[in-house]
Amino acid sequence: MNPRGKVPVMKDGDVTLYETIAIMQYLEKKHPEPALFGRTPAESGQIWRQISECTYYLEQPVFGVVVPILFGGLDQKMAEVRASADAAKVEIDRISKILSSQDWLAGSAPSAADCWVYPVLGLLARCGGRDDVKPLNLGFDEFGRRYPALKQWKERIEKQTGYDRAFPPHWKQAA
Ligand SMILES: N[C@@H](CCC(=O)N[C@@H](CS)C(=O)NCC(=O)O)C(=O)O
Repeated sequence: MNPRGKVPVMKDGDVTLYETIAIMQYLEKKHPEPALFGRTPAESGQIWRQISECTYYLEQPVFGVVVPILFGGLDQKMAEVRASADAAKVEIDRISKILSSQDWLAGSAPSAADCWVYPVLGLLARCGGRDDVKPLNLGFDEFGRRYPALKQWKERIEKQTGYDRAFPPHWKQAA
């Protein structure tokens, strides 16, 4: 279904689609409520800003931490991993600050921005909480204790309709 062999991929009747953003856009066109990409120009702008900031400033540092953890080479790459961890923390602090004063990343309603950022942070929390990673003191174990605003946001996301059906079972070990 996806020539790149990656998830997510969606099949709806004759339409087969991959790439998360494309799928979210398709779903919003098909089911306009609840709006995923905002209802006003200001809301859309905020949502796309959060998606872009995550893509350009958070994802690479997070991958710099989690790829060696998941696929090996951690010992040889420790200096790079620590630099990535520091860069990721700057962005996580930024996101945490936003979520300390509002319920959702782009304002008062859940949006595509929350869908986009949540799995990136979930992956980091899952890897950072692993028993073999904790002794490295990267600062991503006990994620919820370190970032209480993110913990509350996570709990709000978990209450959304359809969350349980979409949840990868192996993430259940996440902190
Ligand atoms: N740009 C793609 C990224 C897709 C992607 O990297 N998916 C990962 C899981 S989050 C995957 O399927 N990895 C398995 C692999 O690469 O073999 C999107 O947004 O959908």
